[in-house]
Amino acid sequence: MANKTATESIDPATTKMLLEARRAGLETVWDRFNKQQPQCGFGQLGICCRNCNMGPCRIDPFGDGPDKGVCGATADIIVARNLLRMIAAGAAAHADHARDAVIVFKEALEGRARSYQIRDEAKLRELAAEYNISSWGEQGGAADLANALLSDFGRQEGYVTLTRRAPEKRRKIWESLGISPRGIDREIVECMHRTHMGVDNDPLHILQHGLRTSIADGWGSSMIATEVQDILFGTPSPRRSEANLGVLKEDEVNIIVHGHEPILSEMIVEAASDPEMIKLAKSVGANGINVAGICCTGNEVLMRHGIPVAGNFLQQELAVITGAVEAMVVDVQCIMPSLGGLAACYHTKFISTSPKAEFPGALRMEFSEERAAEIAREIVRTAVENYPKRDRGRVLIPRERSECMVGFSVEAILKALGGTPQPLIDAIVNGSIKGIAAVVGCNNPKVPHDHGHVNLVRELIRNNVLVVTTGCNAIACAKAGLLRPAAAKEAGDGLRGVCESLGVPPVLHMGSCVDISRILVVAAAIANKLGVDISDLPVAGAAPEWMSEKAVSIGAYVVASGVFTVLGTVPPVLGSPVVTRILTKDLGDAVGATFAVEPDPFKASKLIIEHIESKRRALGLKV
Ligand code: SF4
Ligand code: MSK
Repeated sequence: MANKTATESIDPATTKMLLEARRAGLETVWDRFNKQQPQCGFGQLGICCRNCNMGPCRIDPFGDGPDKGVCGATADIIVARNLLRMIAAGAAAHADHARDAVIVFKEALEGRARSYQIRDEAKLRELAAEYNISSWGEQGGAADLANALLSDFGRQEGYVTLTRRAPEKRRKIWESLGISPRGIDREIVECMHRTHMGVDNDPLHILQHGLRTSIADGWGSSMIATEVQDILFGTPSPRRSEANLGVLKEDEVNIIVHGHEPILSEMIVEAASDPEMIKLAKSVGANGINVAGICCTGNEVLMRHGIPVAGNFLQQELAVITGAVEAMVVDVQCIMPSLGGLAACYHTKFISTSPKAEFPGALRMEFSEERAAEIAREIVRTAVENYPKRDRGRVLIPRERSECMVGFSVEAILKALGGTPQPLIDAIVNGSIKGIAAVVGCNNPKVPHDHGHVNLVRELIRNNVLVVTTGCNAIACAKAGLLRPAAAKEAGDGLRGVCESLGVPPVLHMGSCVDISRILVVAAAIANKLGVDISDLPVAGAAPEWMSEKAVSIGAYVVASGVFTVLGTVPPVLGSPVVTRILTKDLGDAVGATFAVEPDPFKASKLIIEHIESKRRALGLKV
């Protein structure tokens, strides 16, 4: 069994908890994954279609059976349509997240969401200027900004506003290809329309719209979510914290916040530090209240408050299996529906809070912006009152927890650099830093947990590539100690020198999945400073263990922005040689960047380094 877990995770805390799950006869994501084997080959290749009721149809990949669906759709059409639907779903998740953040912002300004305040006034004013809010400073100016942000979702004319942040050369490429995004929602709706039976049947044409939709995500929804959340909750700045299941406490009430939106978790963090709640916790025999995060809700409160992070995507069930979690509070995205059944095996209250997301076995404590603080207090009280029900005989908290330095917003990076990106550019030009890689994305039981993340990042920093990270990669890096300034010792001499002089880690945690927009802003700033396009820079992207549809949209907008991107798990496109060729070759001519697929993180690092070196050569920089 020990050998088996070694193939399932490289994280010792995860391995321990997985052994405990098996000892206790509890099923986890890895067991369900094994039960799914062998997974459907048609699905893996992307060549099944059920977009109409003449189907479902599937194409024989060996050429012996049907080569068309009932309507005549070929493998190329089916694969492209399926991919477009994945992009639509991922972009929709970010669009809905962003819209909800803007609505809370609007209600806060109008005095209806009284629990929220403006925490970053400067950012609010800068954003208002970008949206040409001329009434700013007069009554109603801030509300005008909220309405202007909302209008980007249903925009019928012009382009999504924040696409203006992209370098001019990039915008011209988008315009010449006809992929500048109009309204955020419009592009998503058009994905669904185009993939309806009998509409868009040209793979390239379908994929072009995929790029347009994804640009509306990266330079629209995700960027809006990041900006508005910074305005409401504060722009992150460097701070220290800890990561892994060992952050749970034996003698305190443990509350996990999990999902993606900081809207409620911010309130929970506040309620948990309320003296009245702490007194209540003491009255039930606990020494305090400990809030810890999982996934991107975890990243949000980690970045802004240093709230420790208990784990990444594949650790959510294991947190419950510690037997020490009084409440697992979830909002939206990446939350396994298995949690309700698992929580029922312990005293853990599995609390769902989003009006959009019901889960089997969950206790509903629905969030509303008007009563946010009150609901947060009710949730914290529920957790505290649950503490006496903890069965101490079943508590098993692994010891592993690593220190980390987080909070590298664009503003924080610029501050560390002395107010301008120039020192970073100088370090790239003189070769101390070879290039920058954005390593992001999920976990996936198809690969050993954290193996792709940690090994790829280690190889990159060893080769003087500065890594910026978000999402579950950031949590993997935190657990592996790569987010400590001391990790500079693992970096090549050049990168090490830069990190040591600035006192920063060689891997910079830039936030949650929507905060990949921060990475776009950094890339645009460097390109603008050098007077080149993003595709000319020695930069690359990677998602070594991706699983979600959001990751497909993210990968698409990163490539559409001109950044070569390596995927560690294989997307369901190989059933179409045409789609595979477009993604891995033809896109290079169109947008100056392509996808590559490489499951081995050591080989993936080589691909990234070769790419960065080729870009350096083209810029006339030494390699
Ligand atoms: Fe089959 Fe075409 Fe209908 Fe898809 S759209 S299910 S390929 S008939
Ligand atoms: S949480 S989208 S598993 S990164 Fe953003 Fe992690 Fe992927 Fe969810």
